[in-house]
Amino acid sequence: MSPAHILVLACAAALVLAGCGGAASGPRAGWEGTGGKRAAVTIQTFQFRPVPLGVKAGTRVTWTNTDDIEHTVTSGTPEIHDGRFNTPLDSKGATFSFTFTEPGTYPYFCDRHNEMRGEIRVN
Ligand SMILES: [Cu+2]
Repeated sequence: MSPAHILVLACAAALVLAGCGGAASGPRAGWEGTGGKRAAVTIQTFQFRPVPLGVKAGTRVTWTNTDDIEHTVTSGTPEIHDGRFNTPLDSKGATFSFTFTEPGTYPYFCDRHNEMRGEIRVN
């Protein structure tokens, strides 16, 4: 193989690597492009975690049930349902997302196990 051939191969390899880098940055740019700040709450062994969860206004919070039984993500307290959301997560892996656009303190609970309480603090 001549030195010229090796140079051509090296250039081709560089192009492939550059192409891969470009493709990898694409989805990341799209993720940021949605404008979404995101945060997560895990439901595990009859507890919401973390509690409280502090986020900035405009954050999309996703709850994920990791228990094998049904829980709900219900806005407010067992005494006062505020009607913002009330979603059953019927099995392991079920998720629910809600975007908090206004600063404030948002309590929530599980309507099947009222001792399960959580809170989102939006600032
Ligand atoms: Cu529950």
